[in-house]
Amino acid sequence: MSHLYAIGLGSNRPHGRYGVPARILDAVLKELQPVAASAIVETAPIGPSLRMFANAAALIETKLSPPELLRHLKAIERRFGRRRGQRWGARVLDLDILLWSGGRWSSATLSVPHRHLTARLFALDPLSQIAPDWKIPGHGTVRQHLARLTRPRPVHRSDRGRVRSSVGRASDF
Ligand code: A4P
Ligand code: MG
Repeated sequence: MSHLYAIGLGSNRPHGRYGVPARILDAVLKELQPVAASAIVETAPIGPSLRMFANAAALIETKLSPPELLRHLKAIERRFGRRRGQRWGARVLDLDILLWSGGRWSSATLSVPHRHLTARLFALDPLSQIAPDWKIPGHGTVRQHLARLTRPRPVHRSDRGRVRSSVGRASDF
C-alpha cells in the first residue's frame, strides 16, 4: 500500500560538493523524487545557530512505513554529511517527517505529526505551498495554522513599550 508523506527539509551549512544550503536542498529534492515540492526559502534561524537556513517541503509517495521512511531519511542525512551535534545546531541537512496520510504515529523515536510543526513558520510556510488543505490530526489545516502564526496579535495595555512578535519566538519550542 502506498502512503503519502510531507517532508520538511532544512540546511544551514555548506557542503563541499553541493555548495550553499539552497543547492544542497536542490540535490536532495532531486533524489527524493517528490510528487510536489515547494520553493526553497531562506529563513532566520530558530534556536542557537546563527546561520540563515534554507527550508523547503516535499510530498512523497512510498510504500515505506513511517519508521522505515525515518531510517531512509537518516541515511540520506548521513550521506550528505550530517553529524550528530548540538540540538537545533547548524546542520548540512535535516529531514523531518511532518505529516503522514495514515494520520498519527507515536513511538520512542518517531512522532507524526512532527511535534513542533504547528509552531514553526519555517515548516508551515513551504508546506502551505503544496498541501494547504492537509488536515493536521487534532488541529486544523496547514493553511489555518499558517494564518494563526502570521496573524498580527493585538498589543495588550500591560505590554506597552514592548514589541511582541508572533513569529519565530524561541519560546515556541
Ligand atoms: N524524531 C521524532 N519525530 C520525528 C519526525 N517526525 N521526523 C526523532 C524526524 N525525526 C523525528 O532529530 C532528533 C530525533 O527526533 C531523530 O533521531 C528522530 O528519532 P534530529 O534531526 O537528529 O535532531 P534535530 O533536528 O536537532 O532535533 P529536532 O527536535 O528534530 O529539531 P528540528 O525540529 O529538526 O529543528 N530554524 C530554521 N529557520 N529552519 C530550520 O530548519 N531547524 C531546526 C531543527 C532549528 N531551527 C531551525 C530549523
Ligand atoms: Mg530534525
